[in-house]
Amino acid sequence: MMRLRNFLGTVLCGLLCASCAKQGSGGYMAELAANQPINNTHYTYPMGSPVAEHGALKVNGLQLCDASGEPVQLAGFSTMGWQWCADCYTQESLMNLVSNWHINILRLAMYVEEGGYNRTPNRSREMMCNLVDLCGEMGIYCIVDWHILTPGNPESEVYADAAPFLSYMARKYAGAPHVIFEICNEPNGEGATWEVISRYANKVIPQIYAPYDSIGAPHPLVICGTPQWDQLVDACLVEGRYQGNELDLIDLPAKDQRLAFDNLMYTFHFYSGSHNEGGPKKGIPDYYNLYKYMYKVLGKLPVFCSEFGLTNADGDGNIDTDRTDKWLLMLSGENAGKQKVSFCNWSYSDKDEQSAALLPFSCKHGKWNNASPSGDYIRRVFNVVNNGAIDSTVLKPTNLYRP
Ligand code: IDC
Repeated sequence: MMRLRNFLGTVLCGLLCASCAKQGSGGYMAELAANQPINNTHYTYPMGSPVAEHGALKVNGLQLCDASGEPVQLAGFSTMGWQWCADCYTQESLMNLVSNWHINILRLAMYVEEGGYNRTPNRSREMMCNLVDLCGEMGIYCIVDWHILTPGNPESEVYADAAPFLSYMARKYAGAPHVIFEICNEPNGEGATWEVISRYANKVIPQIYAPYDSIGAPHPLVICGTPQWDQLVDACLVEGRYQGNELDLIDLPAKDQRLAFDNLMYTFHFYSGSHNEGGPKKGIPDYYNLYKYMYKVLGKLPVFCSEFGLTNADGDGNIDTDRTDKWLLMLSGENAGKQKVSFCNWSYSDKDEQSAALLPFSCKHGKWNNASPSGDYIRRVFNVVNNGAIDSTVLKPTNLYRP
């Protein structure tokens, strides 16, 4: 606690925009497309901060490890779309999250459609850079999330800026170990098969890696979306697993279409109210039992859970802490691969929906600890997972999933 406070004390204020050059709209595409290094961002991570302690992340087999090869499990929040809740992401707010809620990672969800990047490319990119810089100054990890949602195909024309944008971020931040890339949030719909997603990944990931190669820095961690809103996580290992085939959780013939990158994880998302033990259907007693499915998948592929909620999949409805316990215990090593899976909770915002961690209007009034029931639960989880606290009200062993 004291150490965290001390390192935050060393964080300098007012630097937020120092390294994010503001562009006129005319120069935007030119700069985005320019194939030259723009790596002008250097950090001294505060002593004792998560990034100072762990450094560059590296996938080793099924497990995410730190620079010294030790397994690491990160736990933090995802932001909401900035177009709706910009006032939640101030320096003061985020410093409070780090020092009082004990997060060590923040996912920066930049919607592309839904009134996000495509409507305000300049402003969105500036906000992304500001937040990446702020996370660097605080010494926590962050995920640059190219948040596609509707349409669900990452190759759709409306996402044409994916490669230039991700390449821009890579050129700017190459060598900064706190930056993680999520190349597409939640592919969905019948067109977003693994064939399409992997073709997209094979196009953009080399462009992310290139600036790192040119300065001899280790490749950044990249996480890749999977079909059906990041739920058919093993689609690269199974023939015919795609959205709409109604065979999601049935054994299918094996194949191997894993991506051939050296620092890559597959994304899994869940919402406890919707994704759980399933129920009887089509003669199968536990049809769509996602616990059963993921328990096995975690023995086969390295997975990152960059988004989950305590509510239904629409981000609203009652919270379910017991089912969330079950998921988080599984992610904390109780799975076929014994992997410790990093996770980000949806969402750090005060939007008027049950998955938001703060109550409505908290941000406007700077009430950064005005937790909703979901926020209250997840704050206790962070305190246990990241801060070593003992709290028997969360992650209850009685909720453990047993295959
Ligand atoms: C939801 C937000 C909601 C917003 C909507 C826009 O919670 O306020 O109106 O997006 O379409 C996801 C998505 C994430 C969703 C979230 C909840 O990644 O963008 O946010 N969710 O529905 N996948 C599963 C759930």
